[in-house]
Amino acid sequence: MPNHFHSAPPIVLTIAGFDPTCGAGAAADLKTFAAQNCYGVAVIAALTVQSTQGVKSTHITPAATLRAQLDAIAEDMRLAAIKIGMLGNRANVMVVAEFLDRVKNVNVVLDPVVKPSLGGADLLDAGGVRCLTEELLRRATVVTPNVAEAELLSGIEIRDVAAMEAAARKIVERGARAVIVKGGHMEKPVDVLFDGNEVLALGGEHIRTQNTHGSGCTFAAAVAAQLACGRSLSESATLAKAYVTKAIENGFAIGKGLGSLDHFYRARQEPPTRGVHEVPQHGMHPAAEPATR
Ligand code: PXL
Repeated sequence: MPNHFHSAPPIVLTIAGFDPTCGAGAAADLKTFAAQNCYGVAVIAALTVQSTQGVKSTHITPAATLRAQLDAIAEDMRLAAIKIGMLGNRANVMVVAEFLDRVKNVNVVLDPVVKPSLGGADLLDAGGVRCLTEELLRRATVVTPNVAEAELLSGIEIRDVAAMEAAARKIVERGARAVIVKGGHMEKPVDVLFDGNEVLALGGEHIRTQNTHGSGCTFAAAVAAQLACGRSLSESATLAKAYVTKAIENGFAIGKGLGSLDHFYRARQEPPTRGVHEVPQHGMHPAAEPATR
C-alpha cells in the first residue's frame, strides 16, 4: 500500500527516560500520545532499572548519542510538539537546549523531572538542575513542575495554593513563558497555571488509590498532545487534567508497589464491536471472502 494513503496525525516527540514498568517515562508518554490521537516518537535520554517499588539505578545516554537520536528524528519529520522528561545530567540538558534552538515553531512542554516520587536514584544531577533553570526554562512553551520541583525551581516553600501561585510567578520571572504547578501531592489537588498574565486554578478531588505511578509524566504528555492538536494552553491543561484524573481512577496494580494508570480507559469503556473495526468484512478483503468450493 502506498505510504501516502492516510495523512499522519500530529507527531509528538518525547525526550525522556525509559521505565521498564512502563508506568512512567517515555512509555507512559507514548501511550498518552496515542490515547490523544497523536503519533508518538521517543528519544531515550536514560535507561532506568526499576520496579513498581522504586528506581534502583539509572544509566544515562551519552550526550553524543542523545544528540544523534534527536537529529535523526528532526531531519526526518515535522514535529507538532516536544515533551521533555528525565534527562539525567547536565550534558544532556545542554544537548536538548541546543536542539530546541534548531527546531523552530514547536510546542515544548518541559516536565522538570528531578526525583522519582517512589524514591530511589535521582533522575537529574545537581548541575543538570542548574542548567535546566538557566537554559531550558526559557526555551519551553510551558513548564510542569510538581510541588517539590516548583520549590526547587523557585526557592519558595509551598504549603498552600497561594504559595503554588507565588512559585509559578517566580518561575516565570526566572525565564519560563508559562508554568503549571501540579498539586497532586497537596491535600487539595489543585493545579495552578500561570501564563505570565493570568492565573488559572484547575480544581480536582483526591482519588484514593496507590495506582498513581507516572501521573506527572502522563499529565505533561497529555498537555503536549493537546497543544500538538492546536488547542490553547488553558484548554490543553484542562483536558490533560481531566484525562489524567480518569486514567488514575481506572488504574490497576501491576506489581508489588505503586500501580499503573489506565492510559486507554476510553477504549475499554467503549470496546469496539468485535468484527466491525479490525476484522476485514465480507466483500472488503480477499481474506474475508468465503472459500470457493
Ligand atoms: O515520574 C517521574 C519519572 C520520569 N521518568 C522516568 C521515571 C520516573 C519515575 O520513576 O522512572 C524514566
